[in-house]
Amino acid sequence: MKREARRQLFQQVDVYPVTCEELSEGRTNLEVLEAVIQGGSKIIQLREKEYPKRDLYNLALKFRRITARAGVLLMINDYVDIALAVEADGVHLGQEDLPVQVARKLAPELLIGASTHSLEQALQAEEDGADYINIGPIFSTTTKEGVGRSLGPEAISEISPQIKVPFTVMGGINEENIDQVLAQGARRVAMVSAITRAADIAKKVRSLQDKIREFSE
Ligand code: TZP
Ligand code: MG
Repeated sequence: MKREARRQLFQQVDVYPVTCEELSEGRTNLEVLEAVIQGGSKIIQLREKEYPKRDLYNLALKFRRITARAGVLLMINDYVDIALAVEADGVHLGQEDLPVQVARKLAPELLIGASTHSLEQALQAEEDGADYINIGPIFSTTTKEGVGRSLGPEAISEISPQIKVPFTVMGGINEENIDQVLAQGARRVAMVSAITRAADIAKKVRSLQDKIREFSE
């Protein structure tokens, strides 16, 4: 798929699930993937920080087969080479990963998402060619260590009007506090534990989508 087609599909994203097997209550990443697809998610990000790269590649191949069949966008956290190798739809890069312009040169047709923690970083990522940016962490979270100060939901309405590309928000967001990010204008919400820890993941994805859609009306 071409980048433009991928960008169009990204427009439809509301809930943005991100994997973490350790926080999946005994379920495998593949089981979590099946459940989020059942719940109607349009996207998933494969994120596993501790996996040997070969294992991550092999899992990414399986994710690609399943997401392609379901028409779900597949994003790979951190690794442009794995994203290209498995023909994922994109790569999500943090401030300590390859710079966005470098990834763009290597992967002209991939979606590139960039984690940003300030207005300055958001503007830079956009200028460097990111297709979307993430603003976070919004609330405090134990999912990621050394994540830094949480920005608070107000950061969303401060930063988002200044950027043209779509944005996601992340960090400590769950069904109880999602209204606070929606009230600040967020419509694409990335979550790890609120989804991976849910007793019924498909049902959780659906109810989170309902909340986002309620706000969009
Ligand atoms: N980047 C900023 S916060 C975060 C990442 C990867 C983790 C978010 O996880 P959760 O469980 O949704 O708080
Ligand atoms: Mg990273």
